[in-house]
Amino acid sequence: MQMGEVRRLNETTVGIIGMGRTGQAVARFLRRRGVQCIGFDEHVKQASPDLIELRRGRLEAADFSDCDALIVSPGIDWRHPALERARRMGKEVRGDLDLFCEHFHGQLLAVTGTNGKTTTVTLIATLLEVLPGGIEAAGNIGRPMLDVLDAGTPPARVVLELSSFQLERSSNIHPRWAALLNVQPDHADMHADMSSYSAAKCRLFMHQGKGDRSLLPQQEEWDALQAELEARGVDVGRFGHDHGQSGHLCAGLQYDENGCSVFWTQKGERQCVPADRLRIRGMHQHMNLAVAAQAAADYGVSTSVISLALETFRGLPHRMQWIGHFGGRDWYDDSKATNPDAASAALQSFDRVLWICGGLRKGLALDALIGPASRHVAHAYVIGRDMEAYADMLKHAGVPFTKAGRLEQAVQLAAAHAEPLPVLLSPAAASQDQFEDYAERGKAFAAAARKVEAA
Ligand code: UMA
Repeated sequence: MQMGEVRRLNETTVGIIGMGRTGQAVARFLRRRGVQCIGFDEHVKQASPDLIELRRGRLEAADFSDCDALIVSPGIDWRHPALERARRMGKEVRGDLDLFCEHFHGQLLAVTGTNGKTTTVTLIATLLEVLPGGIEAAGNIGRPMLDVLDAGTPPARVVLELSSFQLERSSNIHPRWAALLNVQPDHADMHADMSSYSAAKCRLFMHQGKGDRSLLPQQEEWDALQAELEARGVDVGRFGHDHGQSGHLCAGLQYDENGCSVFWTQKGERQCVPADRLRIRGMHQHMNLAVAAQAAADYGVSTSVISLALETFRGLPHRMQWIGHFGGRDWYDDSKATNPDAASAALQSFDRVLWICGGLRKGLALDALIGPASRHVAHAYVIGRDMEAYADMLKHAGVPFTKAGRLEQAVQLAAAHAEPLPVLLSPAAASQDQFEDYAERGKAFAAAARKVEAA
């Protein structure tokens, strides 16, 4: 049975695997279309009113026999034995992205990548808001995509932030405009290896063709994908760093005698905003701005609107966010840096910094941090469950460090450092060993930093 039919068959029963934000949105969406839903979850306590039943307990033991199809939340391993069993039983197993794509008939823009997705998507949504019919942002950004379809008249455009988990379980994604920001090591605990992680991200482009537009990073590893997309008629642009020899790039950061500027291409001409006019910090963040600016230019937003939006954009919470000047030093919350590449980019935004790192390592190698740590970190304070791995990395980098254990302790120790250097929380680790999520970790950091001022 095709999932596209479920909206018309009220005798259909769909199993929803994972009753977090995605699962609840799927249940709401399907119930409105007369589909009965059974929820499956290992932890959740309260049943959603949109379910006919909640089955709690280990997924391995779950009974799917009365479900015609399954919709699986992104946080559940796509190779989970329970899902393999369902496939062997002949059940259709899909994600919410497939349902969304079947029911959304406007212009779809989509952004994937390991780091920078949320900033890019937020700015694209802000910039394209000025167009008739508007735009809404959804997906991994935090708003389940199906909710967009049931909130009144759907917007003319939707920009989706898509994780590798959402993409690997999609079969029909076809954005008219798509960007792959970067692929850096992350989620080693959920993907078999780096190449399957990268392959999941590239599913973004699988149905693109004539009239569609894509942006890819400048690195050579993406040349083959560009050639493949161009052979299908896709208009491909590349973005990256231009030190004077990369005139073919449509967007990125350019460096000349006046310093660094964010650039994009509008009607064949390069437009620039000097980096020192931007409110957000860090080259990696400026690159996200360049990609968003290119999206806006591709959709016909004027140069003056794009420039103004770039200059006034304050960035998002927990991404290199300046918290304040407390106890004689600046404090920066980059709690969203949950992998080594994100933290490494943050460290490179400082000359010398006091660095709070550590948490759940997610099976990732920390080698990428050694160089930036040795060049930019005056002292590190290590927290979290996988403290030993971060301590080993710092030993290799020759950086003095203290095992602080808990975040509050790390803040107090950093506040007592002799030099008035800035303090950066950029953990290169997930947070769930000590916090609900990265946002709670960031808030705890800000609260502890403010106490320094009060003390
Ligand atoms: N669950 C199980 N068994 C498991 C795993 C989970 O029963 O083995 C249950 C949990 O008890 C919980 C539910 O599944 O009730 C959670 O499902 P989920 O992890 O898919 O989380 P959602 O609340 O549905 O949120 C998901 C995305 N989460 C993940 O991909 C892990 C959210 O991205 C996204 O915002 C949301 O859908 C709306 O689209 C968050 C995220 O951390 C921000 N994403 C990762 C990242 O950015 O690195 C990919």
